[in-house]
Amino acid sequence: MTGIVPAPISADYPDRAPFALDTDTRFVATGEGAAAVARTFAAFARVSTGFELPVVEGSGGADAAASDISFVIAAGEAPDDAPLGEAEGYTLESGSDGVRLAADTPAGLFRASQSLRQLLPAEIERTDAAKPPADGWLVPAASVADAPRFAYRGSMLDVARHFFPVEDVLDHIDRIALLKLNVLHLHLTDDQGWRLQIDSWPELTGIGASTSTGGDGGGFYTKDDYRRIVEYAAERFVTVVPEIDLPGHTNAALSAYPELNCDGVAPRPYEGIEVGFSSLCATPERAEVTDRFLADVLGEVADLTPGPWLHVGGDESLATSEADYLDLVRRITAAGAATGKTVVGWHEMGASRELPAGTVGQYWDFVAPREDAAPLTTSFVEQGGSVILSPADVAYLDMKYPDDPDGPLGTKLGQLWADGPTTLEEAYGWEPTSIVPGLAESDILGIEAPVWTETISTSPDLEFMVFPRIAAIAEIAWSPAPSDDAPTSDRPVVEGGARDVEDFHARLAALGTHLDALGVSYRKVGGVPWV
Ligand code: TNX
Repeated sequence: MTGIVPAPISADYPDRAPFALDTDTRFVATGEGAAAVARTFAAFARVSTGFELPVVEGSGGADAAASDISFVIAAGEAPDDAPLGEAEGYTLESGSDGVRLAADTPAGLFRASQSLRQLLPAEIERTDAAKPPADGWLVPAASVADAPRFAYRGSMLDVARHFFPVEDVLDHIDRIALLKLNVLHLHLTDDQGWRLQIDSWPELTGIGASTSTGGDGGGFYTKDDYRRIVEYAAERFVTVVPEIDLPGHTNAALSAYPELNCDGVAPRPYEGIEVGFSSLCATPERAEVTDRFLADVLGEVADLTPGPWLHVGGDESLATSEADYLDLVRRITAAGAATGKTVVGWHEMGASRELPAGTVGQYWDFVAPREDAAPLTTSFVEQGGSVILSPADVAYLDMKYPDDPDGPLGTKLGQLWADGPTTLEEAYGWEPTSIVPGLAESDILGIEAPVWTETISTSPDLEFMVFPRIAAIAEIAWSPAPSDDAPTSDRPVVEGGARDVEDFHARLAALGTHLDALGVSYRKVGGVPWV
């Protein structure tokens, strides 16, 4: 079974002899940065194959043997007709004379390696020294040309409602990288817990990290933990976007520091699932301490974060008056921008007309915007920024599956508020440019699938909610826009072009074999020919 998720711009599988990865295979790296990408892939492939897979310096692939895999970085290698080809585009050629992965950049070369990963037998994912696949480590003859549609392709993990240990986060990063996602947004703080060590305000974790939703215990990342996550992500060309949710969703911080509260009284820690009851204080008496808190916290988070973005929340501040909200958002976003990062906020922040240059809005209303969600979102573009789309009724992976009661993991997982359950096909069946009127393709920085964890407390539960629906979101973020004249299922050897559910299901079944080998406890939703 052959197929790549997300669908490439073009993929041809000619009826020719396959490539065989074997004990002779070398990874031949050419161009600056190629060897590092080759080493990451070699380290992965050695575990399951047991082969030596040396990484050697090459000169463009001409010197490679038929058993070799060439990793080439050179100008002009990516498809030149794709807008983002230079940043992350690549080509992949495989056959009995070898494999050649080529891109303009290390990021593009890494994306190529994840297509190769999917074209290899699923056993390549195994970490338990499995027997090799019966026919050997074959890669079908293939010719792939590919580049992403959107620059920002994210997965958001809410580690505040329930804490997830570093190892779980690393596993998650590896799996989203397989889908060519390139952003991990960590929702690090909320009413129920504060999950990142801040040296200048130690009780944020001293007190604020001790709880979670449902009394399931706390946890937090030390700075070294966070650095490990950032580093592991960077090896996979995934950027970490930290979120400190302000001015609402702050009960954990307010409970740790009485002086952040208008009345000077720390509230009790919170372990429920309500939203919209906590707020930083906007009064002049608290201005000094609140601004110091903002500068210290956002400064330390920015210092730890090599990526360009800093998410400051801004959602559901229902306990903050409109005037206080505007005042606090001005101060929060100014403190964020003072760190040198580009500020990101949920779409409510578009109420402010004083956003720092380039501020990115994250839209979380439905595919058909309600109330003032659309103008709040276009406000970011009017102020020189761009938008990330996370429509809750299709892209929130904590929404229940429709037939959840029969799920092997019970009936307690997931929520229903975003217009009921979300099917795989709903997660797949939307077009980014048709959500918010007035948003052009170029206004859309990208797409993100959040998973909120009020009801999700373990890694298997998380996997069950996230997979396979995140593959649908990844395809919307990466693959070409559907075009009316693109052929569909009668063109079986060429992927991409139209959004063809049947073709998606078939490729998903192939991906499923990899997820099985990885031990991911994904939901085997109906309609997909899982093997
Ligand atoms: C809304 S949408 C939230 C989160 C909840 C989530 C549950 C948004 C930006 N905030 O606080 O966890 O719904 O689905």
